Amino acid sequence: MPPTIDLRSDTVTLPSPAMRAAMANAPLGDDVYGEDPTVNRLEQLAAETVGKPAALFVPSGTMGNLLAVLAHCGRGDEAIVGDESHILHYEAGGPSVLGGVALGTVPTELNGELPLHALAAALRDPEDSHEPISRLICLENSHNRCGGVVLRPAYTAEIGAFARTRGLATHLDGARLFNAAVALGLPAAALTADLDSVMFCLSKGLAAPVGSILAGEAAFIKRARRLRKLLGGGMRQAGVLAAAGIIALEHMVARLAEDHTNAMLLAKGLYTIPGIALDLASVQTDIVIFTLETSRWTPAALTHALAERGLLIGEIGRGRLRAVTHYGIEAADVERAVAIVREVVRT
Ligand code: TLP
Repeated sequence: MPPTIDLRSDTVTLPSPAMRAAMANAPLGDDVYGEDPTVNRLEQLAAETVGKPAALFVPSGTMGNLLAVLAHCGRGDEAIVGDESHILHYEAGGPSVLGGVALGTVPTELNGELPLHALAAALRDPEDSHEPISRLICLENSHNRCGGVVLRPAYTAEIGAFARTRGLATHLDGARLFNAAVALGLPAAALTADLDSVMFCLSKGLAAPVGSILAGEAAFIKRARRLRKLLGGGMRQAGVLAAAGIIALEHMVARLAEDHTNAMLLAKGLYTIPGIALDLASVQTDIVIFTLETSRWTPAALTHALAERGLLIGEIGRGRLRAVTHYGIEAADVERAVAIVREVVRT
């Protein structure tokens, strides 16, 4: 049987040979003392890349988002997030559990935007002692549960201006920021300029084995660094991981375009299969979300049957299935994936 095609996520990517070599040879030190030269180099490169004064290397995107919320907000404050956001659905309620920060939600449009009027309506009255204090707005770009759609730069600018006039902070969950940047043909910094902080992942399509970056103002990153220690995320000779992160930023960004081409190839193939419904307009980066229009298959049964044929995809709730292209997946794998789905769905 040919090797399994794993489209569950771009988190399954393995480090490139250049990453493994860089990891083996990285100069190291104790990062908790600020003495790991490779971590310091990565943090500087990352800050420059997203146009922020400072950056922090963290073990995961989840920790990066958590540190951002905790560094922007205090106990009793509210962070406003989209009702389809990763922070709300997949981060174990961390801001509330660990920081006493309430998460307030607004509806997410199909294009990943939180409508301005909904944000305005969600703001609390700071004089009313019944209410939490509105402190932070979080956006997501690209937007995972909306199928990897990319936020319009003009929209991000609008939210930045809205927040500034109301004294609110802004944070971007940019786990796949570089997918968005490549799709738009813009530098990543253009997507973060209007927002106070950004988290992006090195360990998804950029293929580093571990790690994410949180970037923002120096005082914000200083608070986040203390919080990272508090959470047990001070990683000592972390340069062995940061070395792969440097390769990710320097050499793996441009190739994301291949993942986007492959995602569109996959989407167009799935689109032709009777019983499968998907919106081709939502396929803008590396994620393809689809639903089933047949009573013969439940998402769980289909996922299981595909796995038996060597194709792994994910279920994301409400009848939706997700496939993600990434480093290590070639056009031929996508063609085989479509053929497997076609064969299984018609049985
Ligand atoms: N997303 C993972 C799962 O958690 C769902 C995936 O397979 O897509 N923000 C966004 C938008 C993400 O998609 C993810 C990971 C994270 C944050 C968290 O990153 P990690 O997994 O490094 O904690």
